Amino acid sequence: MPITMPMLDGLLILFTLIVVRVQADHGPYFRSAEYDEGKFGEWPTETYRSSAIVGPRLNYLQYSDECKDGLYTLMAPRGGKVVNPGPMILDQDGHLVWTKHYGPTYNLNVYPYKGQDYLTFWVGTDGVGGHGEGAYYMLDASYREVYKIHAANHLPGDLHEFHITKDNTALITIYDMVPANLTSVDGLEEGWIWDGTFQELDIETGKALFQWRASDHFNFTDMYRTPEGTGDSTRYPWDFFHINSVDKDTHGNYLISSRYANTLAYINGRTGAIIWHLGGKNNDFHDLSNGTATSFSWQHHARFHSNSTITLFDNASRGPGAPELPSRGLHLHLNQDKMTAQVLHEYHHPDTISSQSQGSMQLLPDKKVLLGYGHIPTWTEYAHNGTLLCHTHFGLPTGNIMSYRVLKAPWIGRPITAPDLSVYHYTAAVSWNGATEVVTWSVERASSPTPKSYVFLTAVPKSGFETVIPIPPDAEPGFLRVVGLNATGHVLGSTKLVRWDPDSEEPVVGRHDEVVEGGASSVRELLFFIGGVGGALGIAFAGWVLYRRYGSLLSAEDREREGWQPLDRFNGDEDLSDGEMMDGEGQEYDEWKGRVSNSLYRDEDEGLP
Ligand SMILES: *[C@@H]1O[C@H](CO)[C@@H](O)[C@H](O)[C@H]1NC(C)=O
Ligand SMILES: *[C@@H]1O[C@H](CO)[C@@H](O)[C@H](O)[C@H]1NC(C)=O
Ligand SMILES: *[C@@H]1O[C@H](CO)[C@@H](O)[C@H](O)[C@H]1NC(C)=O
Ligand SMILES: *[C@@H]1O[C@H](CO)[C@@H](O)[C@H](O)[C@H]1NC(C)=O
Ligand SMILES: *[C@@H]1O[C@H](CO)[C@@H](O)[C@H](O)[C@H]1NC(C)=O
Ligand SMILES: *[C@@H]1O[C@H](CO)[C@@H](O)[C@H](O)[C@H]1NC(C)=O
Ligand SMILES: CC(=O)N[C@H]1CO[C@H](CO)[C@@H](O)[C@@H]1O
Repeated sequence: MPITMPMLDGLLILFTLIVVRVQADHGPYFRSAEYDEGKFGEWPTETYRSSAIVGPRLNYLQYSDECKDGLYTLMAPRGGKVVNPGPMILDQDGHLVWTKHYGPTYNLNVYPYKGQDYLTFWVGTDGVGGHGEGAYYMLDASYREVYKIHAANHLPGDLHEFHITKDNTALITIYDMVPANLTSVDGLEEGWIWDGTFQELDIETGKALFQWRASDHFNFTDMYRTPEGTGDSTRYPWDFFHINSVDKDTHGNYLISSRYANTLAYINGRTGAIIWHLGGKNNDFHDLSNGTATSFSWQHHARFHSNSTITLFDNASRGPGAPELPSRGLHLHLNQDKMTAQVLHEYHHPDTISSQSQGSMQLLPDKKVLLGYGHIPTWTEYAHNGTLLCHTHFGLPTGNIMSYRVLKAPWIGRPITAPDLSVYHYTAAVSWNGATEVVTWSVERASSPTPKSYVFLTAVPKSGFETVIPIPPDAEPGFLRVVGLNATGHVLGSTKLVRWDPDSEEPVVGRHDEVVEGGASSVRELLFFIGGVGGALGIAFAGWVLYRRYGSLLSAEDREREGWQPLDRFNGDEDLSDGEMMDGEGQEYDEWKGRVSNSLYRDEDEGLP
């Protein structure tokens, strides 16, 4: 049998995979005191050579291989110090997999819907006063926005819940401003409240299948919070109930959480009547655990589970001045015949972590438990028996950095965008935002910008978000591209072909061309067409000029969503070469990024929506 080119390539790839030491981005710190002292800033970040994306940098305070379960971590860091907030997927080693600058994002999760997995999240303005007004996104495996859902009945869609049910419907929360008689709580007879509301929506039509309002079923005196100076006007309505989670069971009934009633309520899915309260002033359960099953407060994220059990994140804290007890994850058993509640498991950190708002508790498939601490940029993972396994920081609490929930899920990402490439001297850096199946990066050379064939140069295993690849020193100048292969050697995608001169002092950057709809694309296509493949820097500059000229062609939303958004500034005030690193190569890395940023990155602030 003759030896064919693919076979030769295969052998070469195998050979280089064995020989080459692969470098990636830095990855997490490990028990770094400097990190927690703020030496790397309140929002320690990772920047890359091939991409303008800014990734998070974690600090593993405690780590166990038991947390490596192949699942991805889903979070959405936001707050004053977060550069370009948005949904974020990390791999089990703490490296970035995907992010996009959507603005303040909540409730990132993966749900099956009609047989396909979707990345789901809420985006909008969260400055309304403890809640939000925005839309709910469902992205498919290629990160296309397949559904963008709004609350029905012209109400504002809130950030606290976005839950796809097994009935293929969506559960969402709403804070609706309505007039209310507040005399029972020493308020105005003609007062105003944010009514705790939820809807079940038909995802295809956006129609409400069910709607429920707290003010129809709760008394204002049931709350553990008085109006505290609010409620007198439409400017400051009283957020009396603070609904923050909704789940639905197989009977078609709902479980909701009210932060200010310190209660979970089980709601009849046809009439809306309350079947029972767990916790709070109208608690209907006998507590078999000496009070600990029903004494939760300011809790979040209540979920049904099998065998008549539920989980919730018990904040047990409402910030300074109120009780600040250790936040805990609670797994409860409810007997609805005998109306008893019992603690099955409690999960908390041995040193007190007390989170005054937000948070999540997830039962993982292997019975481990994941807690997100909401207000505090931390997550912890526990063995089923309560032993703490992993403890991770993703910023400093002083930096106002938080993620509403932190969850884990399996995910397969197949972006329609191309991988990004940067080449400098004899090193290439390649990344592919959102791709989960690349196992090998293969570097290929061509002698013209419109080649008939490519010559294999080297290949390395993918590592981290950005893989750094040494180019063989005997490679001749010419044109380079990097091809991503999956575990069985199939080509998943290729970077642009870039002109490569190893003696050049300027890095060559081949950034992907995001797929856009509408008027913007023609300008862009023309631009890249006339630019040719060689002068990526020139193209980027021309793009910038064109953007300044033609930016008005795009709607504000387009500008925010697609590729014309300004390249993120290199965050130069963080010294990434300091501190204890698990990977990476320090000085030269930063120099290179500095060069890329100087030549490419636009220095323009983009305000948050
Ligand atoms: C408001 O509530 C108070 C007592 O709860 C009642 O006396 C009063 O009539 C109510 N006002 C209106 C306009 O319903
Ligand atoms: C609300 O208060 C009224 C009058 O005090 C009482 O009759 C009613 O049962 C209460 N409702 C709930 C849900 O506690
Ligand atoms: C029950 O809780 C009380 C205080 O809440 C405590 O004094 C008592 O020791 C507890 N009993 C048991 C059996 O844990
Ligand atoms: C439910 O309870 C049964 C009997 O106690 C047990 O065998 C089963 O493993 C439980 N299921 C789950 C998911 O915990
Ligand atoms: C709890 O689980 C951990 C991790 O799986 C294990 O190492 C430990 O021995 C267990 N502890 C008890 C008391 O069972
Ligand atoms: C690699 O991609 C090919 C083509 O899409 C597919 O048939 C194959 O199953 C993939 N291999 C793995 C390991 O996913
Ligand atoms: C266990 C716990 O945190 N209990 C507290 C719940 O919140 C209420 C209201 O702030 C407190 O009174 C409880 O002590």
